[in-house]
Amino acid sequence: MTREISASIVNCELTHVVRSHIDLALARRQHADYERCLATLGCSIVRLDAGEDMPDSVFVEDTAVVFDEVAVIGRPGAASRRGETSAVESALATYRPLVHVDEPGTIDGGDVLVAGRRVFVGLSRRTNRSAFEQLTRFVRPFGYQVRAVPVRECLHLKSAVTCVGNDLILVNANWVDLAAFDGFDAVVVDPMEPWGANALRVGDAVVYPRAFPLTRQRLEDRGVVVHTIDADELAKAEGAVTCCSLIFRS
Ligand code: CIR
Repeated sequence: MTREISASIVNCELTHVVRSHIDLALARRQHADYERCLATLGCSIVRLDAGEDMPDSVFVEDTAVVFDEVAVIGRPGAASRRGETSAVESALATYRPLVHVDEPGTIDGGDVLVAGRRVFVGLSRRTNRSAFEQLTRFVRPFGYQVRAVPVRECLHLKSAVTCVGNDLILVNANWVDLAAFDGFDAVVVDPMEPWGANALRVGDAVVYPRAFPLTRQRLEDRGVVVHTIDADELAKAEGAVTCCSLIFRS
């Protein structure tokens, strides 16, 4: 599931990135290439319309977390993003039973890393302990083990760590404590590429920005199959490759 880029993206939320000009046409071309890459990897694309006056709505990952058994509709940490959930919720209702994170919980899907039956929830500026507790209650009955992980100096947990294989993570160890991921092997990002820890796993491959060739080499050296795309324009909106989709079995 993806979502069109709103023309209002120029007014997006920014936390760790300095605002710079976003070329909307180029961003849309890069986004279309991203969707084509997902299709090449076997996905069927369900593309939602951009929400009116929802600058960040392309970052659909933040609105929900989709498990095989249930979809958890989030409550985004940025008040400006709360309206994004309703269209996603309607679309997901076709595929999964729904549950909701309620006040005082706030959660962005970018803070939730699912690796098999293990779920890591980043405690960040966007995601709080109440949401972590609610999510735990929702999914523990299905056999998921949920763990809270503090995140520092970056927006979301998945800015710092993503899953790139069975029991294999890609990590920037300055932004998250590696000790939380016991039992996983780790590829560490090249020190020149601190933003390089966000890779999108689809089946046995990962989708990865062309901007991080040194880390890409590290992934390939570990046998990870990498499909590169240009993702620079949405990076100016502090978005990375996981943010722009919800990937699930239909
Ligand atoms: C925001 O600050 O909410 C957006 N400009 C960027 C969200 C990126 N989402 C993600 O990493 N999951």
